[in-house]
Amino acid sequence: MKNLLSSISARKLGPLMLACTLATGLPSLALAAKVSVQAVDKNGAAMADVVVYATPIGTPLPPAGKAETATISQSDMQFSPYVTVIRVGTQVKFPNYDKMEHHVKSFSAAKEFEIKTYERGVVPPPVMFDKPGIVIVYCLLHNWMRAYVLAVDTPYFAKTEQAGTTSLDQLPDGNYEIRAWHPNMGSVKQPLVQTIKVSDQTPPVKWQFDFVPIPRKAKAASY
Ligand SMILES: [Cu+2]
Repeated sequence: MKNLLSSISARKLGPLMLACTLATGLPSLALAAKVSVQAVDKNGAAMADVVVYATPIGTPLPPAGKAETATISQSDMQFSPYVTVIRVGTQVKFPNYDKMEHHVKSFSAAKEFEIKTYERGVVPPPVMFDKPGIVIVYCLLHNWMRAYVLAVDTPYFAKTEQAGTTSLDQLPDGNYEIRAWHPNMGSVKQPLVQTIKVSDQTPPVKWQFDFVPIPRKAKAASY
């Protein structure tokens, strides 16, 4: 069996897995590909904090499982992470790890909410993001503090690292609309979009934005 497995490519395992499933009753593995993503700015420089998400064309999304939870903490007088991507239906916690009090406020249509001033160690009840869209999160006590949440209608998403790269790891074969968004686009500019066909041979998906990102606001010098 081992020799047989190593002599054929992983992509040919579908029928075999099905046969094994029928024989053993074990669940089969869904075929899923890894798609690399690369984002650069107007000048070709790597772009971090780009959210990339893929929506299948012509096939339904997998149902949402157990409610997911994400965390945006307040530490060193900033929200961390700066950019968060979640599937609609995810709850977000906002723990405060600073010595100072903080506050959380969103005026965004996709999720308007407020968590009144709270102190270190406090984790207020999580906030449910129940609609797709872009949510800008502020602390009204510290005007440089800002975080972005992009709630998307798909479980297939990722965010680029400092090198401008990331990957979508579990995309079942098929056709997708894939979108890329950066916080500087806010909710004004539409995300960039491409159509891709996912298989084991999918080439990296490359994005070039038509702007140079504005650096994140630094905390005030007095802090
Ligand atoms: Cu604050």
